[in-house]
Amino acid sequence: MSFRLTDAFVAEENARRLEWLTQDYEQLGSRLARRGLDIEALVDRATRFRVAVPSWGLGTGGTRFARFPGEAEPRNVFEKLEDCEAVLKLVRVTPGISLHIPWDRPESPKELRSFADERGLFFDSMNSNTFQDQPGQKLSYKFGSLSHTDAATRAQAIEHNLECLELGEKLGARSHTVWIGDGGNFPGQVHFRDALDRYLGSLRKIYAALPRGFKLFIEHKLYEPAFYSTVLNDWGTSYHCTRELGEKAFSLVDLGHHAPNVNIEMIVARLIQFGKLAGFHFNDSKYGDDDLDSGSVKPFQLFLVFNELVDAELSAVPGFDPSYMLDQSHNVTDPIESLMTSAVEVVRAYVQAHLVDRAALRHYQETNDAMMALQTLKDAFTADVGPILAMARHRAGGAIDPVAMFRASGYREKKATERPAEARRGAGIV
Ligand code: RM4
Ligand code: MN
Ligand code: MN
Repeated sequence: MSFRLTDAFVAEENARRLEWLTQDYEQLGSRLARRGLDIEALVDRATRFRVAVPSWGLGTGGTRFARFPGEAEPRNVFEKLEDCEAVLKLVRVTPGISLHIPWDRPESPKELRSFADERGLFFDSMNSNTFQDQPGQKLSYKFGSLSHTDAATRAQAIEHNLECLELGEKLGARSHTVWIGDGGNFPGQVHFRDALDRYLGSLRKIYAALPRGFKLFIEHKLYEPAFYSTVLNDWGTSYHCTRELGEKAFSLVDLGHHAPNVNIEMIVARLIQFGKLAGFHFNDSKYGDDDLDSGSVKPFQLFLVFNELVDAELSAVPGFDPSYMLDQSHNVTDPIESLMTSAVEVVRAYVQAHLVDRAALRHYQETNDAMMALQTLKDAFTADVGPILAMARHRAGGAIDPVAMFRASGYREKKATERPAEARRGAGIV
């Protein structure tokens, strides 16, 4: 029998915290009411928010230098789902899972789907992997995959994506996300225009095979593993490709895939305006694709991104339907704790963005009052919406204090006995 967090445990832990939460909640409720905001409506928003968990985030990550495995890491996709259930149980907003193939390839898709189903989980996006060579693979991706100079290598990479689509359909997924490592390490190595043409040619074949109701997400990234150039380097190139492909193709924004200081919130606004925003891979970074927990380094940036998203939501931009997903790697923290923390931070930014006085902001924009426009945003960003988030979780059966309660449950210790180290396989990204 594998250990699972129970409703009774959550309720018991919450009972000890409820009185203080209620006090804070009531106080915040009256402060918000003075600003014309209904706290119950905000709780409702927080409750209905969803962000998907990446299966590859359940293991310990690593760097180019080393990976230090964590205790009781999941050894296969079923154990990853057990951990996803723990995350969901405590934070309540994460029923969706992004899968990475072949890392998560199941022997029986049917069995995996019902395993997820029994735990209130479902598969959101499929992710292909043509940035590594797998054991026994015929042709190498060392010099690229979907944009490779060799047609047979491209065909193999396309075939892998088609397998993901087929599997995704069986698992009830709704989208397919393609990130490639293709690019060049040295000036002159890659013919920029030809490589993009080859990439688009490959994507067209994948697009043509999309199952009914599926969306295709493509993810740009300016560097890494290629250090000089990448084939899908920025949002403009991504936008061009999604336009070329058709109405089911969208541009995915991974917050870590831009040069430092790039105005990501503006990229988000542009993609919304052009009807091509796929959604997000949320994470945070200081230098590059650091894959740190959401909101840990630049919470104001996360808020500004949500300011654009909520503005689009409230003004009912046609076709606006972004997929929210986490994509992070945990080198020194417990993955479950990090994923829960990120989920909470993403909901926090979402709720804070609902506090923005949009009529006032619009007025300050129209009258060119830069000072008051910023203050309007800061008023929302500096508000402590913690009690709203905690109340939303509590009412949905989740944890008032997810990390403390996770630690109190002894989950990791129990999993350490269930998942002996010798049978461990790498679950994270290196
Ligand atoms: C990439 C990118 C992809 C993710 C891989 C593991 O940098 O963010 O989304 O699937 O890492
Ligand atoms: Mn990503
Ligand atoms: Mn990344």
